[in-house]
Amino acid sequence: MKYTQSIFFLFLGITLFSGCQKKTEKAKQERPNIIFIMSDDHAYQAISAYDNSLIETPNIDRIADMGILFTNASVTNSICAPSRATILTGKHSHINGKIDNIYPFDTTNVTFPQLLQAGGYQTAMFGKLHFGNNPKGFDQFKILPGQGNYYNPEFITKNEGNIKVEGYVTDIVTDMTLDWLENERKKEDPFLLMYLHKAPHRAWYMAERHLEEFTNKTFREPATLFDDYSGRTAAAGEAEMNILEHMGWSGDNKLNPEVLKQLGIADVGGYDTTRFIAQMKRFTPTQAENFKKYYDPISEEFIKAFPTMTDQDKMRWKYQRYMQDYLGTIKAVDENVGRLLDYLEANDLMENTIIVYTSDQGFYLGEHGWYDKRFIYDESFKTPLLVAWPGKTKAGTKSDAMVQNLDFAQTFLDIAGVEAPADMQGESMTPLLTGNEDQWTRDEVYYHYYEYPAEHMVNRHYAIVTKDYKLIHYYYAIDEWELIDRKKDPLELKNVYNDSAYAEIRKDLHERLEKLRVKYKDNSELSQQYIDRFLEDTKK
Ligand code: SGN
Ligand code: CA
Repeated sequence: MKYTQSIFFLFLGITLFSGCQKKTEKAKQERPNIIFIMSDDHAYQAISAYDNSLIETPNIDRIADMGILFTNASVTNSICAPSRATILTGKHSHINGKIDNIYPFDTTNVTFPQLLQAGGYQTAMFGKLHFGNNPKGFDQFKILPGQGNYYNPEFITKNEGNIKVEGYVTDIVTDMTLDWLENERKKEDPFLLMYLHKAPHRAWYMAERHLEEFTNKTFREPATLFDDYSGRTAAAGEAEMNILEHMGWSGDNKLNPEVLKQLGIADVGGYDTTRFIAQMKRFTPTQAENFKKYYDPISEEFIKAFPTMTDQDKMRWKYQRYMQDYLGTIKAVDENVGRLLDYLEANDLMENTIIVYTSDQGFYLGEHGWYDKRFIYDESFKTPLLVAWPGKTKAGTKSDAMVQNLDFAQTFLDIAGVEAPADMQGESMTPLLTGNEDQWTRDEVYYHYYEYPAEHMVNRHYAIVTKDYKLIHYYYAIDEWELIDRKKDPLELKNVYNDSAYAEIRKDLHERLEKLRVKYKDNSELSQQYIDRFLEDTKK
């Protein structure tokens, strides 16, 4: 072969080879990046894409503007760590073993991030996990220990040991996330990024920059703020999450403990003032000064108002204080989601990225007089879900499909072209994201809450939920059934289980519920084993 010829073939070879290289890189890149944003206890009532009567969240709303707002998304068990375990495993609590917040997550479970990592995704997690152990399947993580702290939080990190960072948690978790995108992200691989806020979890400490605005706001009251819990089973009345009775004057509503002493107000639950004092100790002197500047005048006004306050006045006062703080924390979440979206836009990352915004469950913002979650009544059972996948999702659309947190694992694996294990229990939401709604057939979901007896005393219950009804069984400490007509009774105030007009519906729902329990294997010894373990734990 002549010299020029061999040069030609060598050149051709190199060209073909680099062409192939480019192709594989492109194929790799074509698999979308996945950004999973989740806040802790973020009620859909506090996202303006759903309802703008409490707060404007223009940045979170941007996700719905680019994609889909799900109006019927729900969780399988409305409490933190169990919801997170369901998200990661694609399995109900009784199968993955994380039925409550107490026992650590069983890390022998296979999670979708592990599968994505094995399938070539770069993976990272920042923020709150709440598992009692570290996440598997992540190339990078910086997580809060347990519930984490709002101010000057500690982090457990993959590569730097335990660290403490001065500042406000929502800003810090975002800084870490942006830093990873900028400096650690491998441009040639698709990535999974889990960006998990602590806010707006109790005890609702907002960023200093929002104190002035939010401590001066007044909010509308929900229709059922003064619910007396009649008309339903004993469970609603037995719960300990009523704003007037169970919310802490100091630990939650930020009255100075001295004020409680002065007015002879009893410490709610025996740890109300302790929680407040512990939080104050976390502040730097400047942060403490700033808090005093805005909260001391509230205490002073309260001293003057208290002698003539009726129970109704107290409920109203506590509700307003609750909303000021809770919504104040959301303001920072929204701003920081905006920072992330801006970064994606500025770095050409919008094109091939699916962005999900959700919460680990919903939350009561005074509905039924409550805060917290756990119950199957809508505000905690349903959870916000906004999904943008530019180019795939139709901008500004809504879906009322009955999707659940159970479905994330299979959705992400499907999108990434990684096979989902056969024992996952959800369904890929891809048809809903790509305009093929007719391929989505689910019209009922299953729910099971376990953590009782425990904080807030919400009885154990399992249920079937359709778009029209909820059939709920409260068991263990009580044995009562509840049937809610969702269309006629959207505020969920009336149990019609024993109303003869519903006899047929009740029978049908009972049959469907039994089938669901068999389908999801919630009639097995496996689930009993976790319940027994929980009972053992609560005795300790
Ligand atoms: C803490 C809160 C509870 C809350 C649980 C679970 N109490 O214990 O109000 O229900 O977390 O929340 S506090 O006094 O410590 O604030 S979860 O989101 O982790 O499930
Ligand atoms: Ca939570």
